[in-house]
Amino acid sequence: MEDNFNKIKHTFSGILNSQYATILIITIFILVVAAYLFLNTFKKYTDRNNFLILGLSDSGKTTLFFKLTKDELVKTYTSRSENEGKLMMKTKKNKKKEISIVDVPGHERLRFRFSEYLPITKGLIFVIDSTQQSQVFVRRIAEYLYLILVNKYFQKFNMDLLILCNKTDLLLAVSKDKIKESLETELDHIRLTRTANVESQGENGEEEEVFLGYENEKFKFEHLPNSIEFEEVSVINDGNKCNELILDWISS
Ligand SMILES: Nc1nc2c(ncn2[C@@H]2O[C@H](COP(=O)(O)OP(=O)(O)OP(=O)(O)O)[C@@H](O)[C@H]2O)c(=O)[nH]1
Ligand SMILES: [Mg+2]
Repeated sequence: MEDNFNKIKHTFSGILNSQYATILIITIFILVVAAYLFLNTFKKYTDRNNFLILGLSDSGKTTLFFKLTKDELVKTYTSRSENEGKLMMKTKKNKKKEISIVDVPGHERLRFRFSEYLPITKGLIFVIDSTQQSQVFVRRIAEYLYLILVNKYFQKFNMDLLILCNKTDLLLAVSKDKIKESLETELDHIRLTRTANVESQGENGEEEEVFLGYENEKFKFEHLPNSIEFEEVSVINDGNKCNELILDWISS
């Protein structure tokens, strides 16, 4: 009789134990899945693997985008929407890494969409047509650049900026040093005007722009904490070299 009772007790506690074990396994499983989902979402926002191609219309962004992502020289037309693509590359540690590239149209009404990508962006490639260097053009380029340089994500994430002076195959192309110098002069003017505007608005609670560079000194790209490089390229004449240069810059 006692034997039977012990058998029943043993079986019953076995069932209870296995029930506990099942509950424990399910709980652990749910916790692991939740942690995985959380880490994946978190990673999405912290692992910034996106690079933007920006610049005025007709500078050669879409030509560069297809050379970089498909290794093709294509005939392009004024872009009306972004081109998005992927690029597989090797890191310094010889690991494969997929990055995404977005070519943002240069049209005045569309270019502002670049800021939507900034929270997930690692670096910016700004393309300039080296042959379009009249005062009007330099002003337009500098105004676009100014928007980028004062952007809070550009500053907060200390984004790298690669400025590509494109179309060097053409006779009228101006050197990168000259382009850099005239952009610094123009950015200096814009900086003063914008600061004066902010001051004249008074204390009406509007968010103030951070002063770019050093006060009482002419604006220089070197005064900014971000790494900003100027390079001369011709996507059409020497696209391979241009690709190499960009891949080196991305992996550095
Ligand atoms: N000579 C020369 N022409 C180039 C070079 N790169 C691009 N182009 C030409 O420049 C023109 C404009 O190129 P796109 O790539 O369409 O310019 P984009 O910057 O995408 O212009 P939007 O889409 O309007 O913002 C095209 O006719 C290209 O063939 C280059 O290295 N040399
Ligand atoms: Mg385009």
